Amino acid sequence: MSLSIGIVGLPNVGKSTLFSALTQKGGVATKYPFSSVEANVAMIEVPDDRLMQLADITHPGKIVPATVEFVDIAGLARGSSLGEGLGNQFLARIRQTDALVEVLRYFADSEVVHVEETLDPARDNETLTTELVLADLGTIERALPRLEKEAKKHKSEALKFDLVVRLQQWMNDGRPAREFDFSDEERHLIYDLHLLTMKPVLLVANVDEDKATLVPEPINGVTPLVIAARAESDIAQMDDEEAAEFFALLGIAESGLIRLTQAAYQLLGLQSFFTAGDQEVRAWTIPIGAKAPQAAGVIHSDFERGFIKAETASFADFIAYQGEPGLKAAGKLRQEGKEYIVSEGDVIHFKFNV
Ligand SMILES: Nc1nc2c(ncn2[C@@H]2O[C@H](COP(=O)(O)OP(=O)(O)OP(=O)(O)O)[C@@H](O)[C@H]2O)c(=O)[nH]1
Ligand SMILES: [Mg+2]
Repeated sequence: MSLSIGIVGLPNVGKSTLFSALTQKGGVATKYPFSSVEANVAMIEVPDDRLMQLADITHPGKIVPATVEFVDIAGLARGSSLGEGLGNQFLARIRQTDALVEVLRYFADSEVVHVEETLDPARDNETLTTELVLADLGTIERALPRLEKEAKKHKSEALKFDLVVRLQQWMNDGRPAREFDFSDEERHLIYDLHLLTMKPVLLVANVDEDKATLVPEPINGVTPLVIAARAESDIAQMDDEEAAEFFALLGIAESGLIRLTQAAYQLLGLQSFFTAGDQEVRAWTIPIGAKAPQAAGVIHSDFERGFIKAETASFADFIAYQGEPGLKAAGKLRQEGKEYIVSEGDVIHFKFNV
């Protein structure tokens, strides 16, 4: 599975700047609101030092990191849902994403127009939430006639219609769908509406480079992740050594890409495991709590169907015993079965039957 993240925010808050910092391409950042007229999509490799350490042991033909897809859309202004600006028409591009990154403007720059004139990230967050709720209410309104028709035909569909009506009433007060008290079954029923406010949201405070160590006030109980997007997009053009120097100068321990993907994994309850052979060293993404056959299924459905066992070592053991022969000799290669719950960083060799 590849994680997909949509970048949202008011116009001119630095979404495209963040996107280009993440994608290291040098992108479409301009001074003018509503400048992004094409949605930008990029597949990014998630940097993970552990891959190199594994590769030093197995000397594989190739190294394959996990990937995250980022989608950058145009800004949503107050009134977007009524057609103000270009943002609304791009919302469709982020309906299929797993999570949203909401960029909030913390930098003051008189050269860069602020659509709401003053710096106030909490207000901007509220404005954006309102716009996303209104967009979802539009989706619901368009879906209701169809749902009502189906509810009359099939009794089973009546549950769904009733749920959507209740959700609509609840969201009419400006509340995001994710805060509605769904049962698991209801959550399932609502899924195919792809509501934007059902997606988990990661707040990013886009600060000027001299504020990279800022600790922002929480917004609705959540402390935004601080990224100096413009500085990071400049740093993305540098070689590793120079980049490290600049990060040190700004007081940043790790790049925005690493911190953002870690935060997204945490938000979505995801973790990594590895396969490490002489052909390939590779990172895979699975939900926390996944059992061994489910992890095998991420590699190939045959692996899941024909699952026999998972020869497993922790990452630390794999490194300490220098790979499979050393692990075996020390009795550190575990033979795990169907009920094994995979741990973060496990190095696994699946045995299966086809
Ligand atoms: N001073 C300062 N300027 C920034 C920072 N981040 C972005 N900018 C500038 O703000 C302007 C807008 O940035 P974009 O990344 O295009 O903003 P956006 O959110 O994508 O805007 P739209 O796509 O039009 O909604 C550009 O001139 C950026 O260089 C920052 O941290 N500090
Ligand atoms: Mg943009």
